[in-house]
Order: sequence, then C-alpha cells, then structure tokens
Amino acid sequence: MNQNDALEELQKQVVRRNPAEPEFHQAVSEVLDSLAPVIAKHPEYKDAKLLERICEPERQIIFRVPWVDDSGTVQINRGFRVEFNSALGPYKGGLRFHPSVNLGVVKFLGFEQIFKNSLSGLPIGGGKGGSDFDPKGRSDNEIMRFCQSFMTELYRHIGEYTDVPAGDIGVGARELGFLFGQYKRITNRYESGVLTGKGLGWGGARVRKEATGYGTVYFVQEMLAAQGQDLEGKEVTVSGSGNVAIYAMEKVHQFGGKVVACSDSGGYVYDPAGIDVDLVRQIKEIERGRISEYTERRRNGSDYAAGGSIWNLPCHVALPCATQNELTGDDASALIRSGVLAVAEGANMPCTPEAMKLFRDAGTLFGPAKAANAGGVATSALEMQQNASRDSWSFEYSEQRLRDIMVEIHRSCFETAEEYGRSGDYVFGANTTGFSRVADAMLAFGVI
Ligand code: NDP
Ligand code: 2IT
Repeated sequence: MNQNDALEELQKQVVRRNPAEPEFHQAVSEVLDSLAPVIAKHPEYKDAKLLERICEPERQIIFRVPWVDDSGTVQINRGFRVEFNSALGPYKGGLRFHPSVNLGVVKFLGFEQIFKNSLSGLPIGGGKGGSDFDPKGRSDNEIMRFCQSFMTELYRHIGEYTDVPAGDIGVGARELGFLFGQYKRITNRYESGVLTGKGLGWGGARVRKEATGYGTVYFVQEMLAAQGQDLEGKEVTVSGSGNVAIYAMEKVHQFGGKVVACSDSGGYVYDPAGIDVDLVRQIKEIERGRISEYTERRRNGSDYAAGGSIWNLPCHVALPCATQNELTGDDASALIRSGVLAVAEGANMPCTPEAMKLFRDAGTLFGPAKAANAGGVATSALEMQQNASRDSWSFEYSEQRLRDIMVEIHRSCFETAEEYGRSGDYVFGANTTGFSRVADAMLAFGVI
C-alpha cells in the first residue's frame, strides 16, 4: 500500500472506531493530510505503527458530576478527561465547561493539544477535559458546588507529574480557584503544579491570562514580518470576546493595528473608531454580561448585529478566537473577496476544512491553531516551571519568554515547510514539526 492509501485507510479506521465524533474525525484528518512526506522519509514510524497509536488516547475518563443548584434541585452533568499522549511530558490541556461538550469534542481538543504542546518545545504531553455543564446564569455558589463535585472525581487522575489541567471555554481563574481548593482539601497537598492558570496570589503565573491572545498576535507579526509587513495601521476583526479574544485585541492595539469588530455567541459589534478593549473586558470578563451592551455604553456610533457573520466585514487580518468551526467556507470566501491578508486561529479548529482550503488556494497567510494559539499552554508550562522552583517571575520577563517561544514556533513551522518544498504552508509545517518530536520520543520508548 502506498503512503497516501495507508493514511486514507487509517482515517477510515478512526471514523469506524470512533463513531459519531465528527470534530475528532476532522482534527485527525487535518493532521494526517500533512504527514505523507514525513512518513515516506521515516519508514520506522510506519513499522512502529506510530500513527495508529497516536490516534488512540492513552486513557479516557468519563464520570458523573452530581451537584445541587440554588433551588435545591439535584443536577447531573457528565465530566471528561482524555489523557491522550504522554510521550513528551505529563498530559497537559485545559478544561472546557460548555453545553456542547461531549467525548468527540474533548478528543478533538486533546488530539490537537499533543501537537501544539510539542510545538511549544516544552516538556508537556497532550490532554483535555471538561463537562457539558453550562455556567451561564449560574451563581458563584452553584459554580463552586459544581467545581467541587467535578474535582471530587478528577483529583485521583491528575497530579504535577501525571496530568495538569488548566482553563478553556467557561473555565477561568474563578473556576480554577474552586477546583484547586477542592484538590488541596482532598489530597492534603499544596501541590501548585497540578493546575495552571491559577490566580496570581496562590501560585499563578504572570502573563498566563494574557498569553494565548498575546501569543496569537506575536505569531501574526512573525507571519507578516516574513512578507516584509507588520500590523501597523491594519484593520483587524476578532471573533469572541472571552479570554483569548480580549488579550489578542489588546496586543493588536499595542502593535498599532485597529480592531474594528468582536463578538459573542449572541452577535457582533462593529466599531470603526476601534474597539474599546477596556470596555469589552469590563462587560465580558468582570460583569460576565453580553457584548450587545457595548454599543449603548460606548456611545460613539458603533453598531451591534444580532446573529449574522462577523466575517462579512472587510479586514486586513482575521483572528477567529471563539470556538470550533465558526469560520465557514462562505466566510472565507467573503474575507478573500475583501482582500484579507492574514488569518490566525486563536481558537481551536475555528476554520472548517473548506475555509482552510480556500485560504490555501488564495495564498492567504494562515496560522493554524496548533501554532498560533500555543502561547497559552506554553505559558502554562512556564507556570509549572515557576511552581516547581517556588519562584515567581516578573511580567516583563514572562512576556519576553512568551515572545521568544512564539518566534521559535513560527521559525520551526516556516523552516519545516521550506525543507519539504511547501514554502509558506504553516499548516503543513506545524503538523509535521509537532508530529516528528512526539514520534521520535514514542520510538525511543518502544511499544507502549
Ligand atoms: P472564553 O470562555 O473566555 O470565551 C469564549 C468566547 O467565545 C466567548 O465570547 C463566547 O461567547 C464565544 N463562544 C463560545 N462558544 C461559542 C459558540 N458556540 N458560538 C459562538 N461563540 C461562542 O474562552 P476562551 O477565550 O478561553 O477560548 C476561546 C477559544 O480559544 C476556544 O476555542 C479555546 O479552546 C481556545 N483556546 C483557549 C486557550 C486559553 O488559554 N484559554 C488556549 C488556546 C486556545 P459567549 O460569552 O456568548 O458564550
Ligand atoms: O487549548 C489550549 O491550549 C488551552 N486551553 C490551554 C491549555 C493549558 O494547559 O494551558
């Protein structure tokens, strides 16, 4: 069987063995599509069935999360932790609390995390977890009871050297506080390195909160710089208005770009004068409100559209920072028509395969999630480093480390693409570089 047939057969096998998990199938397909050249160069990967092994999680945990809401009603949610690959270090990846979470979603995220974490160059394996719990409209006490129940099962599976969760959609410093408190209570260990994204007063690292958004924008700067351009004066659209989106917007403005639109799951705001990031932070991060409140409070003639696609607005740079498959083929066509220069994925898998193909065919600079949003997990690894040495670094030093890491990720993706004659193809560069490091470690360990 030739390389391409073998990869196609493996893709079919993944679909057969993991029914009804379309997001997982999509994530696997995107990686396998890149790997024929590297497998051809390294027959030892094929002989060791590395690809087959990498598509099978090392461990998948599914558990009941019972809790009592404020009205005294018992609620049952489902908890997940998929420990996908520990070749390069302890499983590492966030927890997502959102009603759309199911096993397939957690597996797609965990699979992506393997290659992203490898690309970071830091000693972390790949994992992901979460729950179908919907935090929207829940009181702090309800969030606390849910988190305590979730950790009452999760604690036995995690640890500084085993598996280190962090935040993702619906999980930030508040949730991590409740989770860490319960872990500490059950285990009687102040084991700071068991979770990252912690508050600054109890073991958290400076710049972790900003890291994913900042890192995405550093990656964009590197892609533009390779073409002799930069962000100065560019108009930028950012979807979402959560953790990743807010700090991506802040960094775009620091680089002299202008963010003209952002969104949440209800709709988007267009502000031609430039999005007021402090106002977005106040509404979304502090008050946990809706982005629809922005126009009324901004009072400068900005517009709010309920529904519709934010990608119909013209921009030079598009940063999807909300959720998977939020940018479709139609959206990509609209962006290309309006002359978009660069797209970088702050969210995980936000562009559909059709959108990615359109960007590739149009020659749009495209930074895939594994590379472009790796700054968050990389800074989590720096948090683990600080926890292990009981140290705490300054903002400036931490940001410099993040920047260096993003520059290096860009360089390795860019150079790998060049080496294989795929100049400018960051998707190929990211998948191939991320995969090779994991594959070499797995080879060294034998068949396990
Ligand atoms: P947050 O919960 O802070 O924010 C999520 C944002 O996306 C909100 O504006 C939310 O709107 C919007 N959103 C969520 N789901 C949907 C949906 N189904 N349709 C439309 N909008 C939606 O999450 P993060 O900012 O942390 O995460 C955003 C993305 O970035 C995710 O893909 C995540 O996996 C990825 N990521 C996060 C990292 C991190 O460090 N946090 C690291 C790397 C990637 P609303 O408020 O209406 O729900
Ligand atoms: O998708 C991601 O990389 C994250 N949600 C961050 C994971 C982490 O462990 O910091």
